[in-house]
Amino acid sequence: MWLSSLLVLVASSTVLAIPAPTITRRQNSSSDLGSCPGYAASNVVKTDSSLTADLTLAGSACNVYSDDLQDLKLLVEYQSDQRLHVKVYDAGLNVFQVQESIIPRPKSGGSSSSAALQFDLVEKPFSFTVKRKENGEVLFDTSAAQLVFETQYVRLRTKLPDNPNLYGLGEHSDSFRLTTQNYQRVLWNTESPNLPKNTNLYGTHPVYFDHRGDKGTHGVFLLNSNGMNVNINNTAEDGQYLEYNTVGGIIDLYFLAGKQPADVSSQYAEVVGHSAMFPYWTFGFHQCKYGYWDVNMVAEVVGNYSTAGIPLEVMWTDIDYMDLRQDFTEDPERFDLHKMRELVDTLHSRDQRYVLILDPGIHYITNYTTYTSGHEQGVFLKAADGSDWLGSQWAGVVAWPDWFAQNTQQWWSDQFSTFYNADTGIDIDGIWVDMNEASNFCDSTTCNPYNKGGAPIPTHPPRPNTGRPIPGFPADFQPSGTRDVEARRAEPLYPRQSGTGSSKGLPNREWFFPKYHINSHNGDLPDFTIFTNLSNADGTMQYDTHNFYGHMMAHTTQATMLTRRPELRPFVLTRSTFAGSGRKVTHWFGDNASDWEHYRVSIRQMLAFVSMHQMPMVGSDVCGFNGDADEFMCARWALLGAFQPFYRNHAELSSRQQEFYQWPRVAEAGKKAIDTRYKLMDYAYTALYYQTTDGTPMINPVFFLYPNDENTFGIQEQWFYGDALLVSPVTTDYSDTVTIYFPEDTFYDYWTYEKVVGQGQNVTRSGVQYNEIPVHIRGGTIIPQRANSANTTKLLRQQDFVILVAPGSDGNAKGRLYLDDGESIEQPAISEIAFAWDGKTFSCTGSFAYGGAQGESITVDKVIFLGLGSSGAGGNGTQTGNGTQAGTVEKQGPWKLDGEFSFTL
Ligand code: MIG
Repeated sequence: MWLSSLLVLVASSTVLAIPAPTITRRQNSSSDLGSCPGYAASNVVKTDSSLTADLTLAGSACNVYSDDLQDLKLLVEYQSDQRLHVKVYDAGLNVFQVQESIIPRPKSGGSSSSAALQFDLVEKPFSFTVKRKENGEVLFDTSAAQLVFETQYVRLRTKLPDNPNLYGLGEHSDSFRLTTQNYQRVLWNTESPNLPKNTNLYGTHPVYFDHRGDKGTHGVFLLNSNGMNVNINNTAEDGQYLEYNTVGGIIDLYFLAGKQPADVSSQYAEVVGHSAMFPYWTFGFHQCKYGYWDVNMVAEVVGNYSTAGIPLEVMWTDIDYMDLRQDFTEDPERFDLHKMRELVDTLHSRDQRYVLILDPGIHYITNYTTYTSGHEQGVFLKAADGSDWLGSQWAGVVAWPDWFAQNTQQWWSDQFSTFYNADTGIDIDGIWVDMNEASNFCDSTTCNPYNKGGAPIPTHPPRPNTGRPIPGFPADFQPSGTRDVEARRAEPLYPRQSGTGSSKGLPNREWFFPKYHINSHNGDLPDFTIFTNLSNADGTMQYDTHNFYGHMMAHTTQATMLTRRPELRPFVLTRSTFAGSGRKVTHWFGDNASDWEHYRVSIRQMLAFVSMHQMPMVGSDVCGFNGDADEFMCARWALLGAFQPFYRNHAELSSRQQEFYQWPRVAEAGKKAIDTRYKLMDYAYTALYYQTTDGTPMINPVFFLYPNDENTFGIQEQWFYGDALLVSPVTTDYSDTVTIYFPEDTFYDYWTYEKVVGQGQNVTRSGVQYNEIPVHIRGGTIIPQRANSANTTKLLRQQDFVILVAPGSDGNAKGRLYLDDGESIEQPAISEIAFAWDGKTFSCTGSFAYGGAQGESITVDKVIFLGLGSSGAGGNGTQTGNGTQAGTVEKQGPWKLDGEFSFTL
């Protein structure tokens, strides 16, 4: 009953279930750029570790999109043997440079003589090349076009070989290997329902990987936060190129030498920071939905999972819990504090966890202490007249935290310590920050936030029926404005600007509509976001810092979570990200749709974020966010998500409920998925740990492990979970068939242990049931598993281990296992264990300080060797070979993981 009336109500809504926009790309005429004179280098000074030069405009200014800068400087640093830094910036040091607090710059300490890369300069017209010394391969060559460096437009183009294998430049929903003709990546963070293609999404990661097979892989990171279009094209006239076009900032390039793909990942982590380590429990299964209308319903979902026998580790609640959609409040009728505390206590007593959402927009009303205290402490972005600048978000008219303001961190922490207080409030275990691109319902510079009405309020029937409607959008719609809209559009306050020479950004720019157009699917720079003419407390401008507003909200929130539970690793999930966000927080891919294309998109987004953007703990809304999930697709997606790092089922307000227990078929698939994921949890946790320490990706694109096999370069529907498990899901509707590419190598079916000799060819598997997903173990690896799954990750840690040995073509195998208590920041005792098999002897070596908390197991029950049974290497092992587990030999333990052991077969 209620559901159908809800559907009728939301069907007329323009806010909900917005279709993906059609992208029309406005052409920036580049014909005039032909007259740009470029620059000439002089005063070139070389040392063993660096090169500096002055760059002077080499003719009369072309002033195509704004004014050409006369004097630039060039700085080249051999920062390490594998990393070269090339920086072109204004001699006056006024042009905006990303603050050190956003990306602390890496130290420089290399020398040109030992470096893998070589920088060569052409003085006039200025251009440069970067070469891989070992094989003379030219990686970057800016002679492709004149450098243009204007006050609001910077262009740098590099030549590339034809048909390059390029990846990265997220966030996008396009192919994993980027299109190389007439292709554009737009980097301008924005609200992006249904993840439109060929345009900008929620995050900005200006790094690409260029893979050249056996000639090596390298990476190029442009440390620039301004809006940009990166054009990749191949024309008869210009050949193949990649071209940066930004509306500001400097050219700050980091070249990462590789030479293996995963080396580039590690080298990028050295620049933007290694990922945070996340708690063990975050690998558990998470359930969320927008539209759980009261605390009883949330409790019911938790209960239904138990009844269905499907392990639920983390329950989430969306903005439904808030009173009138205001941060740090709970709806007194539907999410009564008493009951909320009871819910959280119950979850915690059952070793389950709870996560809530927050939005950046702070309701602008006078009887709301989050606003009034923030106002008193000066934490909000300001309009020209010094008043709090206003926009529109869920609560209605809102003010926006200025994350650079001096008191913002403390004010934010104060809100948390009251509302999320363990003794008197809602004792959350993690936090989810949404809408932080920032997403403003105000669509343009003529919008008056007080007039942002019109969309129907989704009033799904309350339960119990109190008659008080659930607030929708916006909660406090008022028909007429009370503030001068014109004033809000005026020039920003300059008193905050602290003079020249501090790289805080040139004054007096066109803040809203720079002549060079960034192709955002949401219109011009200030549309649907915080206006780009506002200044931040440190004197910089939103024009320059927009792309890391969400990053700052997330990092501020992470620091706040640390003040709540100083000993425990925080878990903060953010929608908007910037290069380096992964140091502290993680990300889900936002508002996908419940369809097969977004099922596939989830794979390529994961590949890019984990292996290239150094954000490992990522995932998509399992079974899809917008629209109704189909039972068959949801069953497949339950299995797909289990082999991705972050595993959360989430859906939109008007979508049908899609918890795994809703359909028997999905329940069955979900159980199997979770069961398998949990057995493999220590294996995945170990992979995450190594990514946090050395940048080695915990998810591997197939070409990362087979960099010389051209067939793997474009693969985006298979991946390695860790470095051992090749996952090959069914990827199309109502199909039970999957085409699996097997590189020339030895594999073993994960489910049957059957040996598969890869031929560098596709193999078609049909009859893949809805509770099945093809997974193969790569020969040469050793996988530690738990013998049994469990209802919670806490109970899981009490299960013994079983070690799977998958010998490679050479008969050897190795693997590793990292153990710690799963959640402490300071680990008093950890174990880093190496397993090895050389065809005769199995050995377990390493450090073994982690003894296991009470009840936890560090016992290995048995070691299972794959592919040995038929070769007769039985030794002391017991041959099983019972048909389903073909050719295995088992060696029974137990052994304790508190010291070395070895045995011979
Ligand atoms: O739709 O808070 O991406 O996960 O459920 C706009 C409600 C607001 C967007 C998030 C989505 C979340 C929803 N939010």
